Amino acid sequence: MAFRTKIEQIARKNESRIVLALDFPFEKPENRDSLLSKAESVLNAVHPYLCAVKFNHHLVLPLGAFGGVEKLVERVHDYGLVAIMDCKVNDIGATNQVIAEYYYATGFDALIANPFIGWEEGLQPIFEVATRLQRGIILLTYMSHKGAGEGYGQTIIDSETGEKTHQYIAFAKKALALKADGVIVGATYPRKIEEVYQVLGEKVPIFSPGIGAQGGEIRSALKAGARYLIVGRSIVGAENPAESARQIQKFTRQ
Ligand code: BMP
Repeated sequence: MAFRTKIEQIARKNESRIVLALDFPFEKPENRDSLLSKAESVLNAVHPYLCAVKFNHHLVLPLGAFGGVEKLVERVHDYGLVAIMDCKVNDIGATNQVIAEYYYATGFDALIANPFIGWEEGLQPIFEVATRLQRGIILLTYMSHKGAGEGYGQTIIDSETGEKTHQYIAFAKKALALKADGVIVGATYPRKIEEVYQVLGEKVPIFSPGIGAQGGEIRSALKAGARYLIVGRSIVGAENPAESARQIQKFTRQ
């Protein structure tokens, strides 16, 4: 089953559009075991309120893909959720292919890539691996941080029409043409979510990070057209992660 169908089915079943960013602050490498236990205990407490879990360097660097993270991905699947690797692939095609093969071999259902690299010898090999293994690809479109506009917000000349447009609009159109499984647009920029939604409609779902810790708001992101909310510190760093996830889930149910 295609990744986007899978995550949608889980979201409906669990009545949640929360993608948990399972991120923890830096720990000394000798504390790796406690990091793994922490990740397991957050997952254990929070999984009923999620549709997916997103991993980042926070766990892959200290725990390694095979062994540590692989175990957590298995746990995510046991809970009936999907696992996304936030590796923001951004290299030449031959390297991207190896990155994608390793992460999919770890068990990830989808990974995040950066469309700035272009198609030929960039995204193409990643899409080929994903198609062969029936996994997903989510493309960055407008990031959530303050400096995002320097790249994603640039005014460019559309190579096909010769008209001026914004980089993120061109990326949204690319995601549509490539049948990507999703795009990332920061919850900190609800107006951008709206514009991207105008391009994508219901065809490609918008994943929106930046809720809470980065200042983005749940309601405005969802109202603008975000389909899934990526939430990390507001849940993982909360005194009661399950309660925090449950509160956020309430909004995504409406
Ligand atoms: P938090 O809710 O703690 O801010 O975490 C957001 C997560 O989403 C982090 O893993 C971050 O790397 C990721 N992310 C983001 O915040 N903005 C983007 O534009 C793209 C991301 O992947």
